[in-house]
Amino acid sequence: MSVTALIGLGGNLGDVRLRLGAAMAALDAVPGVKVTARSRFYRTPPWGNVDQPDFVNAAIAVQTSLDAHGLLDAMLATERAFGRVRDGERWGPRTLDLDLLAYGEAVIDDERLTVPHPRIPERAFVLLPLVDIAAGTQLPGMGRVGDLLAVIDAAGCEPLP
Ligand code: A4P
Ligand code: MG
Repeated sequence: MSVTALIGLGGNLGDVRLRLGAAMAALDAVPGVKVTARSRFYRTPPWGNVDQPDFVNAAIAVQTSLDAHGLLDAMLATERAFGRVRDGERWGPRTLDLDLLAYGEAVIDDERLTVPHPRIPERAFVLLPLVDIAAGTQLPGMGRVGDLLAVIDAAGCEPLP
């Protein structure tokens, strides 16, 4: 069985764009995972704690034979592989966040995983890239991706050239 899953990527330290591209390639190389669509990269103002640098965000669609928790494990392994940068002699902070936004039409809520990702509707930095690759997708319990973006404020977010 093969399922289409949507994954959000973000970071705000170092050469984020390069790292996000490398993370996409690493996920594509995972057995049972194929990247089928990539969004543009967006520069986005920090959401939540605003006292930090701008983020770069993107999203991908993957076709996968892994179950949702198996896909999450692959994402967490990729975060570990790419999410830290050498900062002199010390390991710097985590610079790659991967969120499993949707897994087919599944609704999951357990101690490891909540899908669809509950904060999608309030986050322009998730919805803007998602519209590039999945504008017509219905997120269970939330609605159509394009409709969700239409009712929130995406000011300050812009695609990178
Ligand atoms: N987990 C549960 N459900 C999921 C899911 N659907 N996808 C669990 C991924 N992980 C999921 O994740 C911690 C644990 O959540 C995982 O081990 C997994 O078992 P996390 O990414 O460290 O933290 P979080 O609680 O998922 O937080 P969230 O909502 O991802 O966001 P953060 O970390 O609070 O905020 N501003 C801009 N412009 N762009 C950004 O990318 N990112 C953050 C990070 C803040 N502001 C931002 C951005
Ligand atoms: Mg996260």
